[in-house]
Amino acid sequence: MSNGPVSLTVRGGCAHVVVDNPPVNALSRDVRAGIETAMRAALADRSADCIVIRAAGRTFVAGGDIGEFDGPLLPPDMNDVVALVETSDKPVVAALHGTVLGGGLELALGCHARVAASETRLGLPEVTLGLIPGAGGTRRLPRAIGLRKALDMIVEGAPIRAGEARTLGLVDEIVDGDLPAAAETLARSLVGTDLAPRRLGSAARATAGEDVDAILAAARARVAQSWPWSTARRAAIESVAQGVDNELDAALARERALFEQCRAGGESKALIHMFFAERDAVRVPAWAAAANAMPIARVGVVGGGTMGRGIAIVFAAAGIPTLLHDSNPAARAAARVGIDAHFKSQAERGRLAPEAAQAAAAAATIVDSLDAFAPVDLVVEAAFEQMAVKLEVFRQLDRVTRPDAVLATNTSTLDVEAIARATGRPDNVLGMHFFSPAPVMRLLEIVRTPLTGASALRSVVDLSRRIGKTGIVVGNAFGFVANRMIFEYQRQGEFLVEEGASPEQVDRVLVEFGMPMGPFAMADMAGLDVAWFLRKEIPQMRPAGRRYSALADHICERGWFGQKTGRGWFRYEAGGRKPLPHPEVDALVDAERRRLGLSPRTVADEEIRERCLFALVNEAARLLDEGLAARPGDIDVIYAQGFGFPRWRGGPLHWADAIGVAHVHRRVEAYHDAGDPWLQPAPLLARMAAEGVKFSELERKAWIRR
Ligand code: T1G
Repeated sequence: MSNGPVSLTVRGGCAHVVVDNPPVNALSRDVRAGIETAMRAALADRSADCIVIRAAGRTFVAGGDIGEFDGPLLPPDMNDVVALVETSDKPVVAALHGTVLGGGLELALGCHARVAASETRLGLPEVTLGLIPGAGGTRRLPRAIGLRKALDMIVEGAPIRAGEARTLGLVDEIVDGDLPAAAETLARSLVGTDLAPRRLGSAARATAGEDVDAILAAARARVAQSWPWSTARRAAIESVAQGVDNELDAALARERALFEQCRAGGESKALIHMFFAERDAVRVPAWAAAANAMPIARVGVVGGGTMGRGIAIVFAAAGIPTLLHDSNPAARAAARVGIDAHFKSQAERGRLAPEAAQAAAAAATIVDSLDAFAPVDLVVEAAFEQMAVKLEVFRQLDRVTRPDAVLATNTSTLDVEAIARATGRPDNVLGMHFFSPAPVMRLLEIVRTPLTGASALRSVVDLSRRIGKTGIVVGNAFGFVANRMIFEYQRQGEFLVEEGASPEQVDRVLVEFGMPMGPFAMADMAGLDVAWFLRKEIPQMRPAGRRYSALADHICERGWFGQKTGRGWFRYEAGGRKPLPHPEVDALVDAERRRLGLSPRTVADEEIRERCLFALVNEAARLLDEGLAARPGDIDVIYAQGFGFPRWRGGPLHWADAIGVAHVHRRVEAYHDAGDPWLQPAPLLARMAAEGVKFSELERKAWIRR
């Protein structure tokens, strides 16, 4: 019998309820209804003495259907489905594999026993979506594995492996062979036994011997320390606490009320937006979707500096044989040392098994001639950030590599199309803008030019997944997307300091907003000399006739390049990373204010927040209007992954929608009218404000060009 995505077959006295709702067997309305119908039929079927619930495909149920959460929750209620399972007088065993998450684990907790394939991972990740378990998880999990461990899992939101689940008693058996058969055997063994102790919902509190108050207090303290912004985690602790002693129905009712509070809140809307935006952002653009991707089996990297070395490590870590060349023998030697040191450290920290670390290091080979790049499928150039240097490198690459090889530049500010035109294969040239440090940062801007071919683009988009990067396709314009916006953000920060704020105040305000660090500490960490070089080298960094802050130049002229020199905007103790006041910069700022004829004024925190963050939103509107970013969500992902914009605010554009685009536009206009040419409202922002359109509606309205 089949109810859409759920089927029921009875064989040898055992009923198998099988969920088949690709790709992850999410608990959509049809799945919930299908399980309910199948369970009722199995319970009524006299030939069935026991029941197995399992799923087809790559995983057991991976959770509630997140796509359904922005509307009314339709029946059947998952609590009712779980209750039907739990109160069954026939033993019900869950056969688990893949990622048993959220509602999937809650369904399994309603069963009387659980078997799991050895590679299974189990968890309640709801807080990562700004939610709490909403189908009995905060009640049943503590009764399965104890209060402390259950709270850890629910507050962290991280899954545990099957082995640990077995040790904790969450899983009865680990199965390496025939999972359905093992589940059936266990179910048969439970026929005729007392199932009451296995009904977790109504089982006696499993906190015997645990100091409930102390455990709850510790959990609350941990959330206050690590996730002060997370209302969901506080609600989850509240739900667990009330579930310890309340009778089942009251506990489930309270849990559902807290779940609904979270679901209605901005945190879950933001995190669910990020969940889907991160998946949309890495899709192959429609115009390239039909192209054949070239398999990338061998890679060459040009440049043995920090970026080149980091990029080679990324490919080698993914098991892709990688050649690295630098024209400077010392740089080649340093690259070898750096690559080996990286993987040695990975092994020492337990992040890689020793043999895997050795294999990865061995996957990277240093070569003393570009001629060695003849067989590679892809080259990533990470040479000195100067157009003349890059053009020469690409002319050589064009000569030594196969005509069908893809040539990518890691440039962060130069014109990729100009580089492409220096080769005989402009359709096979694009940008791969890695973020430093390349082995750590997931974000990768894939820069297409009007000449980039579909096959080259598709090949690199597919490759991005293999190397663990969030590869987002962006257009080829100065600064691409990430840097073009961050330049506006930094610029406002420097203007604010000239006008009276301090670097400390600007950084504090933005850290309080949720940024991992302020613009000045971030600049010190990246190294002030990089941007200084670019400002001298690239005209767009210093457009004539527009207000320009020379503060950073004055700091660099003194050799203060940030953390690496112990002094930049801030001062750093030897080897330290903590920004400390730098009185000499304060004096430099005072002198600059006098030179500019600016008498310092008190700058309100609100003005700092608005000018820095609305500058991001305003520039994003320009980028969308110019077709340089495919969708607003891409920009949200770029900012969350590239600069730590708080995910729980959903990224700059989701946040702008939440506070009101018209409000953002009004404030940008006010600052522009007050004399700031850089905050001229973007035409798209003005139009959206005038017509009451959100960033999230732009695609549906076809207001942005892909
Ligand atoms: N709902 C709807 N769609 C989902 C989904 C879900 N829970 N999980 C994944 N997808 C889609 C995803 O958008 C993508 O779609 C495709 O499946 C493959 O996903 C009641 C309320 C399971 C570890 O938080 O962690 O249960 O791009 O690219 O890398 O108390 O998906 O193909 O169109 O991520 O192999 C709790 C979320 C929900 C799990 C697989 N569950 N998902 O990773 O594939 S809340 C979760 C994941 C809940 C209960 C509460 C991962 C994965 P498309 P993917 P993957």
